[in-house]
Amino acid sequence: MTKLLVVATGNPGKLRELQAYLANSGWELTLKPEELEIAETGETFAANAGLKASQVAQATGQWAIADDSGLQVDALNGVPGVYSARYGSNDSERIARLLRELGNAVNRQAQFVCAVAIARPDGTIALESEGICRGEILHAPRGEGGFGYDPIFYVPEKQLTFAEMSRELKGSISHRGQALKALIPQLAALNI
Ligand code: ITT
Repeated sequence: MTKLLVVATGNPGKLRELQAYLANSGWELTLKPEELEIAETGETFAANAGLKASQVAQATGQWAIADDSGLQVDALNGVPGVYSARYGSNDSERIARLLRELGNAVNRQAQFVCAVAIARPDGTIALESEGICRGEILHAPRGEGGFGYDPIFYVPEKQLTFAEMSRELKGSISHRGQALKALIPQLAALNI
């Protein structure tokens, strides 16, 4: 029997990455109905991932997976954090605002955080996981790949921004990669 998993995201960049991780998971992925909007009222990434997974599961009557993620900049006390998507109206405005607010700050340390939640069809949370990837904010964007804040997020160990990395390399070190690495074996072990 095919096991259906609804991906509770409206973000095409996230969707591409989630699809790549879950390709051989034994679950068939479908996308949440576009008109289904979930209010992200939580104060943490984990709370918002849980809200999205739970509400999409209940609305569709299927298992659902959600990702809530964002960028926390040390010198801005963790801003934009859970407001990363609401920090501007598109990726280039969000990047421009972040670079403006950070100005010439010497401390450019930052981290991406990703919380993933999987809900059962009744909306209860079956699995949760979180991943973190540390890096630095550049003064100007670099690279064409990825999505969101990727062009300004530099990983010193690789000497590349997320936007300069192949999907495989980003996936092997990213916040989303870490969260899913922990979650996928548990998903496989679910007895359904
Ligand atoms: P859904 O809630 O529909 O999944 P969203 O874009 O609103 O989509 P979030 O509320 O989780 O998702 O916001 C995440 C924000 O952080 C958004 O602005 C992303 O561009 C950014 N972000 C998350 N992961 C990222 C990554 O791997 N690279 C670059 N930016 C990322």
